[in-house]
Amino acid sequence: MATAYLSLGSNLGHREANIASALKMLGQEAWILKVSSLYETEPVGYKDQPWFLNCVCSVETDLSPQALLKFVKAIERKLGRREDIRFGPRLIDIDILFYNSLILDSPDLIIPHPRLVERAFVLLPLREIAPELVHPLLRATIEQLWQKAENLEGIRFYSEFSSQ
Ligand code: PH2
Ligand code: MG
Ligand code: MG
Repeated sequence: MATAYLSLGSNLGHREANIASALKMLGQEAWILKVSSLYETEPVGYKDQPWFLNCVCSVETDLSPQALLKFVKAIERKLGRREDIRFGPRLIDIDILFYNSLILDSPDLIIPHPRLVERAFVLLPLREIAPELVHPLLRATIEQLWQKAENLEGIRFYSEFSSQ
């Protein structure tokens, strides 16, 4: 059994409902351990799009990293996501942040997620549920990475997560 951390984001349609549906579907193949609050966040990368709702969750799963990737991509498709522009608007995006302390660099999957340290929309919710989690490459905790991080504006608390 592995523990994985996932980031979820939505900036199209009913953002909260999209995230809630994604978590519900994740729960069919994985045990959801913790879900952070929802944060409303300024788009990073491609500015001309609506603000996102973001959260992170931890799960326990028997799926391999590749199988977990396939599974989250299938959830994205089922929720109506189509091929879209890189960093552009999306109904739902589910990214794998960590998988135990695995370090993996393959063409379709890089773990830990390579951009998580620069992203307040990942670091702040992650700090909420796992401040002591150690980044296996940087050998620092999420709390330490948060303290060192720069450019962390454009994020505000939205609500606690509720599956209703
Ligand atoms: N996802 C992106 C690109 N930019 N910005 C915010 N605020 N939240 C996201 O989830 C996000 C983004 C690519 O997946
Ligand atoms: Mg993403
Ligand atoms: Mg993605």
